[in-house]
Amino acid sequence: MYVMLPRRLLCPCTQLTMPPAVPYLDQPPTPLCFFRDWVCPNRPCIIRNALQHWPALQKWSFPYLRATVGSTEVSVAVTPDGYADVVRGDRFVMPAERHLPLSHVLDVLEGQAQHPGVLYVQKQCSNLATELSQLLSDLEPHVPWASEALGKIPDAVNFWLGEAAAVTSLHKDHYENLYCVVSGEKHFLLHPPSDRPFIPYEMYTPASYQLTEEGTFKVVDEEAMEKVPWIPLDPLAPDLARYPSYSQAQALRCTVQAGELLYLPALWFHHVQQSHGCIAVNFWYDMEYDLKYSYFQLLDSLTKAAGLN
Ligand SMILES: O=C(O)CCC(=O)C(=O)O
Repeated sequence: MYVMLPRRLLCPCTQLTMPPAVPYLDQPPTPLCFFRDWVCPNRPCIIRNALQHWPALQKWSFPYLRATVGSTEVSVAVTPDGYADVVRGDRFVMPAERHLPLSHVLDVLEGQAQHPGVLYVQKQCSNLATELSQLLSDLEPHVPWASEALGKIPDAVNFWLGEAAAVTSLHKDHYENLYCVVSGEKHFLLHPPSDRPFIPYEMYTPASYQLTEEGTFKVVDEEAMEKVPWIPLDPLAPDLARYPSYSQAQALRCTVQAGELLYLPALWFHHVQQSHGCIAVNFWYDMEYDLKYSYFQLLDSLTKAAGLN
């Protein structure tokens, strides 16, 4: 069944939340302004001059990382094609996980060593504190004006370092995300939550890549896990014949440069690419399960009920 109603209904919502481009702030907002102008209306923005007091901004280079944490083993997501957590055929495929000394990852990034597949340090479990705690003194443990506005401290602080080929597929999170680029740049493709009716979800059998001794990849089912809903669509090359509704969605693209912080509001869909060797840290604050969440749940239910998925 194909229903035209949502676009008409959603147009005012989209116009409310969707700026023509992600706006820039030249300095961090006060907690009040951050809450009033960005968190409440669920609007993204890029904030400049919010990180310049972090020693990391001056210090974090490959030689520095080698000297301080080179011998530290970190969890690395390894995939054949750079895509972790992605739909391949009828499977939702998670990356292989390797534990490698960070210096080895840096060697691969610099072309001085080889490793099968594409490497991405991206374990989203506060890997900065759990795996790279020697780096903690190079930045603040949270973003003070955001913590004050949100009334909480982050649930997770994640460290990201990877190859240009490493891509994060389109998804959303229930976190208010303060995404800080320390070196290099990140390219975000965003959709507001109001685009949900135009973004397809299907149920997939979960699986993981396994790296064989010969350095090839095989896909192995995760028998114990239930099917997972995931987005099969690649926003960079959308299959509009299969997912025609996506043509009604409005992507917003932005690049976050070193020293800039993206406020990515909860429930915004995002697809992420990066420059080679980009280093970033992000702070995940659990969202408030308030009206915005209820609105999204309603939209999600209506989308499913209308057969749009
Ligand atoms: O940087 C990336 O590759 C992905 C970031 C992301 O998905 C997130 O912060 O939720």
